[in-house]
Amino acid sequence: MTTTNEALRQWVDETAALTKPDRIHWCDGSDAEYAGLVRLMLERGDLLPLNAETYPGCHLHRSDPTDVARVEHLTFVCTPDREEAGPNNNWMAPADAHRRMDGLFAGCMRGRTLYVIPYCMGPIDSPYARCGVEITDSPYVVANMKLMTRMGRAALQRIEREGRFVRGLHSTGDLNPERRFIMHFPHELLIQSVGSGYGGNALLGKKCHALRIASWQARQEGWLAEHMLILELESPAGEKHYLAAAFPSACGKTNLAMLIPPVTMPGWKVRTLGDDIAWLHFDADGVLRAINPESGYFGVVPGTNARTNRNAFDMIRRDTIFTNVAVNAENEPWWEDKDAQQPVIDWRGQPYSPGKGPAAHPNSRFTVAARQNPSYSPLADDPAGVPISAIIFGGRRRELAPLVYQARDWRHGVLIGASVASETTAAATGEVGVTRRDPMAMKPFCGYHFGDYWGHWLAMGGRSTRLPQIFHVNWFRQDRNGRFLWPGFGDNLRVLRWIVDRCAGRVGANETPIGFLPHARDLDLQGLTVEPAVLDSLLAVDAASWRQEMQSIGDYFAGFGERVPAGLSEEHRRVLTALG
Ligand code: GTP
Ligand code: SPV
Ligand code: MN
Repeated sequence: MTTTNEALRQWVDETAALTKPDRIHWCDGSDAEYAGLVRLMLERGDLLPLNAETYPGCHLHRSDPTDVARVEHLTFVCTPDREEAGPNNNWMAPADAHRRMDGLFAGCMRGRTLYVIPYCMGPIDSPYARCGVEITDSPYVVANMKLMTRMGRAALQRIEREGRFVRGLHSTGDLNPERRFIMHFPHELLIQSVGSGYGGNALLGKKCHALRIASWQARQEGWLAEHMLILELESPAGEKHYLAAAFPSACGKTNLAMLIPPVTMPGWKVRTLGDDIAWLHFDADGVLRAINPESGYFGVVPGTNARTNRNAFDMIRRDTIFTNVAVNAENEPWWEDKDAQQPVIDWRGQPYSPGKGPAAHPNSRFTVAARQNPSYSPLADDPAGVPISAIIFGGRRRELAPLVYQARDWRHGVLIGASVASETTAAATGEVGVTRRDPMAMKPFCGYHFGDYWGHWLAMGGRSTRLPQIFHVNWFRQDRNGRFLWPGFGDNLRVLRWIVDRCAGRVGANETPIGFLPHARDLDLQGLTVEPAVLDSLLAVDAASWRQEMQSIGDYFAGFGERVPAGLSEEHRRVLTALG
């Protein structure tokens, strides 16, 4: 196989001349190709078999122990002008970055196969979808891309029709963290990644293309590329709403997108359109429509069980790649909070011993095709996307942020999004549990200056009179003993119900300086045992603490200098004044 697209052919030739692979394989995306890759990886030990009776079609991949998460300190945006990348990104001059990467890529595929993966982010016939081509020497990357994107022949045909695509070059290199870089060249629509085989560093269609490069394109072209799940919520009366929610990594997007209603809310249905990324465009009527550019999930495994997320638990019982989980005596995948069984081998492949930390890596992941999700919505394949009623921001905050509150209007919503803070998680290397600002859950993913990004969000609000309502949620408030105050998971539907009631104008609210909060009586709490005092603290706004918070947000914005849009500063002043 080759291609009629001259630019693509030439790029593959040049890359092969630089990296010197033994073979070149053009991926057609077929099931037979996937089966062949799995066989090859089983032979090489890149994949390990799991219990074929209880977990048919499932395999285990153990990555290098130093290569288990995104590496934000090794991720760069390489624009000619440093200002363009902003203080929110690491920056390197394009010429320097190219020199360094060319050196690392030279001869790196000797003895290996170069795979060419044409892929399409979004339904193949959607005007909102965008194509890319990833070149990689990792069969694990190819297999993951097969499960997570629309890749192969149909994508290549679209590329040949359109002539446009984002280029991504990836090599696992020698996996030495000293020689690991994830570089983005937005002006060249180019990504280069070396030295990591892990998810967000190596599956270039995902964070590198669909967020960092796409956010840069979206600003120029007037749309949004966001770190958001998309779900459909249907009431017992058949009223449907589509919600998009941005929470930082490992803060509950996959779980919310697959929510199973509590038994006391019969007739409510949640269906999943996406669990990680949303591309949002206004249609001709000014309605904000969302597509999910992906077609599979790369989800956090630990914590998944029949009680927290039955859908995910069932979904990963077949045809799933597990990365960095433990195994039990039956050679089944095992992770913390899965069940009462005991792990036998830990994620590194060592005999499990409780003194050595968790059996599964806290950022162990499943890769699975979206269609296996019991709550999958076929609308995920609709080229037109779905109309968004509400945008929800959220973070993991043990204190301060209430269970839910609603912005007064779009501009206030942009302030709330830009102010998101969350405790760091194992999804990226570095300390876990430190509260940091993560505007719109895009701190690691916005491909340009945050000041310009907030300005773009504000400008989007000026383009329509039919804007979604904006909300903020926090499932993660804790008591003094570290116990969660809110049950979370399926019970989050109680909050979603209030959100759609607000969107439909059916329910009042308690107006506070930070936004509209629910009256406790308006939350559907049937069947739930939350102490009234706990509910009060979940719905409280402490003016003194919030004044402090707003000061800290102001300090944070100040770090972005003159590019912070006036509208955002004004809105910040308005809330600060309202707090007295
Ligand atoms: P990325 O894939 O990294 O972008 O993460 P995500 O936002 O999809 O996070 P995910 O849904 O995988 O959740 C991460 C962790 O948070 C898991 O261990 C979940 O069990 C836990 N979690 C999710 N929702 C809730 C909730 O409502 N309450 C509590 N207490 N934990 C939750
Ligand atoms: C995240 O870290 O937000 C993820 C996993 O969704 S990764 O693909 O590694 O980015
Ligand atoms: Mn994510």
